[in-house]
Amino acid sequence: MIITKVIMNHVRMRLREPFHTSFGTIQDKDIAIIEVIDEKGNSGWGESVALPDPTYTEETFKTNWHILEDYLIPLLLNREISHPDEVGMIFSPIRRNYMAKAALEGAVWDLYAKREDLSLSAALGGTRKSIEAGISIGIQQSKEELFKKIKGYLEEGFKRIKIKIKPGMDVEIIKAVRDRFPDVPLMADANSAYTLEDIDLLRKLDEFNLLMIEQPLGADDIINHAKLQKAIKTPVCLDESIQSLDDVKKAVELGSCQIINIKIGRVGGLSSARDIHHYCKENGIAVWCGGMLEAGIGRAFNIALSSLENFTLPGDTAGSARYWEEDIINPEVVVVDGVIEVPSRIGIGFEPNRETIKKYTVTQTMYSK
Ligand code: OSB
Ligand code: MG
Repeated sequence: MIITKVIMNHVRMRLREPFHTSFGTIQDKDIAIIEVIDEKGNSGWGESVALPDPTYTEETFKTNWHILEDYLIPLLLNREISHPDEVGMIFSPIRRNYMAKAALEGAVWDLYAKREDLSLSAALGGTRKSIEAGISIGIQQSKEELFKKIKGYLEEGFKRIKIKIKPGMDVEIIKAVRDRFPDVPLMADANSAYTLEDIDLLRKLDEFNLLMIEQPLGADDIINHAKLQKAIKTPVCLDESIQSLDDVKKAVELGSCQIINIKIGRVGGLSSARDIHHYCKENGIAVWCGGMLEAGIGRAFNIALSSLENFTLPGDTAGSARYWEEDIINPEVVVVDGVIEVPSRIGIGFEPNRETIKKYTVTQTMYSK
């Protein structure tokens, strides 16, 4: 296939409510919605997942746009490609910038799957027909507010609850939630807010039967995570620390974690995410699919990826309505009894809604050679 044209839509969407974490608050999301068009006029779609500020990883919406426009799109245009796995090689002169790469690589995967008359799930080797949904709840104003949210999500059927913690809002909150919901599958995500000096505090969490603690230490703290994992019973799950298969190999060899949160954007795309999945499966590391408060196109990729066999734990992929007043795909993603159906339709399996995309578009730019 030859990509002859790329359209980038700068889309601006507002989350229904602000999302608070240890690194800050997110409500407005600027998103690059990318459409690639091949020599036959077929379209493939992708979404950039970077946040507004470089607080989760170093990437932002603006760095994504810059890297896409000035480097990645020019590298891709008019190249003969037989499989999306080749895109990683084509992008290899450009260092890191994983979310920018993933956004465009995803569009190539969608296009490829459509040309092959396959669902994206099938193109990736996925086998699950449905996936279990967990929910990630931001830091709340009060315990009562948090309890109310948890109760509501449990009633909706979510299979596990993840709450965000930060220094000063950790052991006491987790204890309160455990007292109130003794049997709920529960985990905590610190988004890199602690250091090894907090080891005594983190050990206290062992009491609460958490499924895991996600990214307690810094993104570069792969060695200290190994020390921490040896000192606590709660399984450590890495998020920010994992940007490539190489990072996974280091973490596994050092014993830095027992679980990995795979995010397509953070690891540079679907080919890398799939490879990490395979490596983890061979090495006894459980994986689940994280989220970046995506709009529908990004969410569709998460669903397809989660259909791979070793995604044995519920992910952070909730339905469209948890995030948006109106999503940009048809149909919207729905969670029924805690489960999301993996679409069998070709490509990402959800149709981007051009009208809604247009409504939220600030600027549109077209690229061709
Ligand atoms: O750490 O997993 C995270 C959102 C933005 C950035 C980082 C994270 C998150 C979430 C929400 O936890 C996941 C989602 O519902 O999309
Ligand atoms: Mg996380």
